[in-house]
Amino acid sequence: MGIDPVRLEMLSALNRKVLWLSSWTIHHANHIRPNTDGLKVGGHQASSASLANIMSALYFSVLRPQDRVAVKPHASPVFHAIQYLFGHQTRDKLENFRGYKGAQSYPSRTKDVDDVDFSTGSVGLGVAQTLFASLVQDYVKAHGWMKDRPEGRMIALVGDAEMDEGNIFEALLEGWKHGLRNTWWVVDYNRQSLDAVVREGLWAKFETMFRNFGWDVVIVKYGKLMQAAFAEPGGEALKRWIDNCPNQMYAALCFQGGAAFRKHLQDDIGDQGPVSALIDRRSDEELLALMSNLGGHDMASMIEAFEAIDHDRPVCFIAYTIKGVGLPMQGHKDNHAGLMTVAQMEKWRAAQNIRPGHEWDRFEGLPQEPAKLEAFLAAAPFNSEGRRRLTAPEIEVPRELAFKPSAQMSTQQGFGLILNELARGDSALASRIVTTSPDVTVSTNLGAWVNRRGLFAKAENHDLFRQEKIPSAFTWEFSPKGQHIELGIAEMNLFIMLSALGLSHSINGARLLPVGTLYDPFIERGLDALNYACYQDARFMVAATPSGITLAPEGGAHQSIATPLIGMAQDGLASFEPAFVDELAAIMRWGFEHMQREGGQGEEGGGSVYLRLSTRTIEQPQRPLSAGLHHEITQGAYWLRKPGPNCDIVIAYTGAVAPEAIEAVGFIGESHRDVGLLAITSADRLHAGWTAARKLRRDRRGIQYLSHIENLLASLSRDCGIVTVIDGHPATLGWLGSVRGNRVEALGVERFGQTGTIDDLYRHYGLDANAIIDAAESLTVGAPVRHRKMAV
Ligand SMILES: Cc1ncc(C[n+]2csc(CCOP(=O)(O)OP(=O)(O)O)c2C)c(N)n1
Ligand SMILES: [Mg+2]
Repeated sequence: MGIDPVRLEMLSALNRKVLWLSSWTIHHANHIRPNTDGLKVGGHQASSASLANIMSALYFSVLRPQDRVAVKPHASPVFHAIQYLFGHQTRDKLENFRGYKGAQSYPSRTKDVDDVDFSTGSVGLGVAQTLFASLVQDYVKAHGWMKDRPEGRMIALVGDAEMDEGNIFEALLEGWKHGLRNTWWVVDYNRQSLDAVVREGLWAKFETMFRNFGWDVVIVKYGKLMQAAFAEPGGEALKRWIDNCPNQMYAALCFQGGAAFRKHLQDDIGDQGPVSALIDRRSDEELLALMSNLGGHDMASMIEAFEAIDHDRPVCFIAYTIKGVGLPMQGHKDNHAGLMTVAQMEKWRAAQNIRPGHEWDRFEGLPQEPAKLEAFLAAAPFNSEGRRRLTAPEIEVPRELAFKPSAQMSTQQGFGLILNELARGDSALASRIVTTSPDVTVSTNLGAWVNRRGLFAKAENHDLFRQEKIPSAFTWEFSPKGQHIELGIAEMNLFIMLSALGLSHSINGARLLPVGTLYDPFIERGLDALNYACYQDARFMVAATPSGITLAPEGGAHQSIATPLIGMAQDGLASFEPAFVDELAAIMRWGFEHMQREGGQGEEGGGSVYLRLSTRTIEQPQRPLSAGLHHEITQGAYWLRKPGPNCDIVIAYTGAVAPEAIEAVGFIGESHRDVGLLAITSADRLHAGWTAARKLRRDRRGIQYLSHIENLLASLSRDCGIVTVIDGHPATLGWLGSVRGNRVEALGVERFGQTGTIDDLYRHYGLDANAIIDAAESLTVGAPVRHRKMAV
């Protein structure tokens, strides 16, 4: 029983160091680093102190190399300090904490150098990420790709107020459905949020909720000092007082100190012999140490709690803590942005035996022999395999993705056909694709893929309808080899699942090519999670369909307007909106390679892919795709009708409005023979290429380099007008006029849609052929153009 005293001594010493180094990092950024422009580092000090002991216990002893952690955002200084002690973080970056190229304010996979497993920052997302990472690990294992790697535990360090984030609850339900294992969430139960002290009895709600979802719950409330005191005569009464003390009062007394605790204990308990003696035996300082000895701050208690877990069921630890523990701000309700003054820091430095100028020395002020500490660190299991990022070889993508053509199709239908063709074959690509959808698998056309490749579950589960011979177009067969993960209706879960699947090469050493589907308007529902997934460079493809007012009879609640702009603005996501299925096939082919491209995000590096698709059936061009056209489609645009030498008008369209653009060009062409028709498959790629080219020309003066859109528009005279049209916000294409100084009429949707036929709505919102013709006329001179006859 009990933890080895030498180990405990080492761990406690390292924990002291972590608290010091993390605090010094923050202090340095505030008071020592020059030119901070008065920008204070808030929100880190108290939150970090709260978690320091728990994180020291984990990193220096409990974690194994295969375990992965999402650290509460404001504990980033603690994380960086621990990595500094391991030798994975530099002093320079710590001195530059929150500064340019310094250690990041919130742990970042892509921006930090010290092996962050999962980025955090927007609270709640990192927590759910661990849950989905665990499900993905199960998927990888079930498909036989874990090789000799042992299973890791996915661990989140969670703030108690962070638990308010709804996406955590959504994830819990999903985890339960999929038989979640190997997941630990450690709630830093300091009973403080940013603004205030949390509600009484929150822990009990957490406990019942987690148990309800099949988790084990371990409450670590009392440290060893407390436990020893409770065993003394009168200890029971002290325990009762602690249990009954309201959160606010406990926090306030922690802030005020031992004398305040004594007074309150005396007032509340009165003179009761043994318990009074218990209190009287302790000095104010000892009394404060006792009352601050909550489980989360007690190394032995935390180690015991973690090491007692001998199963793979998910566990929620509720560890009682004090926000800002050990520091002058401890327990103060306003301490979220609390900082130590220079004088307070000096006092603490002296108490820690740290000489001026030696603040960054790794073992400064510790009585233990440095060599022993060094050996202890070197032996920490977490550190035993060095760097933890894994890699996986690229999966070959066939030169062309096939589909069964038909004269009339929608891009959504084409998406299903392309995946169906992949599912029929036996390519490596198909074996690594994993699809997922929040209850819109069938309505986004994944049905054929799922029929062939099956749904994923750890245990087989047959489609009862099929067994009963009830006709159905869809087979719902679950097995460990299935390649579709069906989710409940929660778009946040979809994107966090994509985030987890899309990091599998790095986390599990097994590459997956995730493809998620949802309705386009509901991207906004999961937007923060989408942003989060991109921020940590997860690689996935998302097909969003149906989209726009083209979804006519469904009405305004289901019609997306802003998503093309989201697609353009979202870093790490290449967005496309093809009109035709052959374009889509080219884009998906390119996308599967883009998802695997190394070298970080940006023009040259890879990223994720967003396909904005439509249910509108339109006539498909019957044409071979030359390599050149293939390339242009993935670059973002090509001339569907090349402008002639005297071109004075160009129609540039994106997506499902292609028939209207083509029809308008037909009418305009009667009087303007050189009219051009520009098919834009990706406003995002075009714009990004244009921006990059301008930057390149500025950076390397004299270089002759034009972007794709500049090349396409190069032959146009300045007088040529451009009409742009998209079923989405007109700003998506409105910038085209700036490329070469052409006037633009940008058509699109700016107001909520409504029900009606496509014709009704295109006419109402000004996307039909006549609106395009009107816009063209406003940009040109000459005889009036014949218009399309309206149906009456
Ligand atoms: C989505 C989101 N909303 C708001 C914030 C701002 N914020 C950062 S920490 C915090 C409070 C955190 O309290 P808790 O989780 O209890 O952590 P503690 O500071 O007590 O350790 C808030 C509101 C954020 N980071 N993310
Ligand atoms: Mg808190």
